[in-house]
Amino acid sequence: MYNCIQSYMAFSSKSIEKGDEYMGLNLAQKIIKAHLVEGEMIAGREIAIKIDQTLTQDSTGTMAYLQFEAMGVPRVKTKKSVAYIDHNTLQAGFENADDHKYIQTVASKHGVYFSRPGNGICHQVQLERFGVPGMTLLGSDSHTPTGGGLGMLAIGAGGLDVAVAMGGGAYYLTMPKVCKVELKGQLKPWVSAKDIILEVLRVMSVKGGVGKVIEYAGEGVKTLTVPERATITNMGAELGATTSIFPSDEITHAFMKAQGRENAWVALAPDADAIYDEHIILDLETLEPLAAQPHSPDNVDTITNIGPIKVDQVAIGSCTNASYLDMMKVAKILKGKTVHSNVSLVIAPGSKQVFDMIAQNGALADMIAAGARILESACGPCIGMGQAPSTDAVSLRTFNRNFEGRSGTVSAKVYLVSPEVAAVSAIEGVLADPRAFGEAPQIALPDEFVVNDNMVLAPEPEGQDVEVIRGPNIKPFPLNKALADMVEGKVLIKVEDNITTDHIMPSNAKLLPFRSNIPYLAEFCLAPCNPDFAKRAKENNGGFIVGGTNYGQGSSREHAALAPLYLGIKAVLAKSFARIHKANLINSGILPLVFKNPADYDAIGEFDVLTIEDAVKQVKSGNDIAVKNATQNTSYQMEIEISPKELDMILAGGKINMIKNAN
Ligand code: MIC
Ligand code: SF4
Repeated sequence: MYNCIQSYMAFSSKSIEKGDEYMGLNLAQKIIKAHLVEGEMIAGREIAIKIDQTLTQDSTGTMAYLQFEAMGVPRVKTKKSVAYIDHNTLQAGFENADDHKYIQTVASKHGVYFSRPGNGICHQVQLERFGVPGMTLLGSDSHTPTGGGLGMLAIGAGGLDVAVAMGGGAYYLTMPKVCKVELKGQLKPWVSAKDIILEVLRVMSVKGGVGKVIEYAGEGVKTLTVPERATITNMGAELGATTSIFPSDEITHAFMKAQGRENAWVALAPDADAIYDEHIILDLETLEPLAAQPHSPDNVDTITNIGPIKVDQVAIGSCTNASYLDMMKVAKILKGKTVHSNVSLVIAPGSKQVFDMIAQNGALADMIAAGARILESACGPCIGMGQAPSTDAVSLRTFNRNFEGRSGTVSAKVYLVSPEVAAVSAIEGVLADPRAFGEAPQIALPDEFVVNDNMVLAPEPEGQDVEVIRGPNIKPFPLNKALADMVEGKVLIKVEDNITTDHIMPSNAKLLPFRSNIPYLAEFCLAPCNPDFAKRAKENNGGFIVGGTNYGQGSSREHAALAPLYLGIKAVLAKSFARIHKANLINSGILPLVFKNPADYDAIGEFDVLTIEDAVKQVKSGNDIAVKNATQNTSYQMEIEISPKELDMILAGGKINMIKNAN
């Protein structure tokens, strides 16, 4: 069987036992130590770190800035905060443009840089223009770990956590374990960085990274440029990891120098005797072109094993694979060829810088001549903002997620591939092994990137006079009440394992414009699982959700907690939770309860009436929580894994209430 992971060693979590006097720090621990403001660096314990930089994007940003305004802090207190417009750029109505105006004005007022629509995808631009090795970055988008390609500790979070960080508050997280992925050797021609992360996903699965930082090391690291490293750290989000990180070395230096930011570079490496909780060795020489098959990023196999299936659409872009390097490879492959007659090829360069450079050097002309449909530099089809494939279509995408329906077409089958596989397949009309295509394109990074930050607006130095413009689409966000003693209601829905935030709060061209309108969005909550969910919730005055393992994987969108809150959801009972979604539930004052006995999940039924008596006392006790099933006359032992800080949030009915109570 194909397997290029040489060994997989899992050690017990003994790496750090004392808070301070230890030797042998890995890179993640070094950055955490330099930013630690609370807690002990013991895996599994709650810590708080200082955040240097934040980023928001528009589909999570409106909510984040509304929450920031509610906190009453006049000016952000970070070293740099940037607001991007990159998701909601398909302006089919007034809503998106209104949201852009709101974000532009609120950013200017409060000291946030504004990256205008057209300037590119947040993670790509942050890497190019703002990222600094060794700094912490908190972003209201799950792919914020892209910055790990530059040696940042870059973490995705809900908008409220980012708002708090902008206001100077620390970010609370569980001290992660650190998994070393040692890269050996060098990639063969036509095999690319995307195949590295697909292989890691194949081995670790979409929940294999939960509670961990994935730290890359070994001689193979030196063979990868910063954009290639960023492809790998970007898609580490699909492992469920807290973040992923590469060292900052001479290759990082060369990238930053070429960006005209040499002065911000610092060298960063783990100590020679660094200790890790897990160790994986990956031999790059044996890696082959891979694809993640429908409908999960860890459903990975080789292109040869999958075979030459007919392809209807190829989409190249996204924060994973739309760098200058990626675009140049694609252009070289397409040069002088024609896109297959059965294929629609769309290409979205990752940033204005990339777009500018391929326009100036003629690569864009090669793409256009081959028949590619060029899109603006934004998320676009990756988040279902246009280019939905045809019924039952096979769509090859260089993106990071292939969850069912995310493309905008429920019956479409999305495969995640490298830019090389995508471009060759667009010409051949079938999923093609690029190794049969001839010589692989060799592209070097330029000594100098085209630097033109004219699409980034600095905030007004004296922001107090800026008028914040709010369109009619911007509605107040829902607030919870303090936890009641008696929590009761019906099980409104029971769902399977690996339910994504795209299931809980679907995002597509029709719904994304309503990201600042929770009452409207709530109508579609969990609709892919059951279109009647919202109706049921309203008819029953709220109730409970029952989920399987890894409930809430995927996006950082807090709408996946705010819409259930609006519908009166009091608790989610699941086998396990994804990291960011669990934090978003707690921030909203919704109880995330874990089945102690997985058989209880099997027994529980939709419409069963559940009660949690003495809820406040039970939650405070730190012991298991008894949930009574009045319909079946049984009771379940549930765990609630929360820190003391999170306990305060749950008791207060969410983070905002907790902050208000403290003032
Ligand atoms: C995504 O890729 O799913 C998104 C859209 O970028 C989300 C953010 C959102 O839902 O707005 C993410 O990854 O966090
Ligand atoms: Fe945008 Fe897609 Fe990246 Fe999310 S994953 S930030 S939608 S490009």
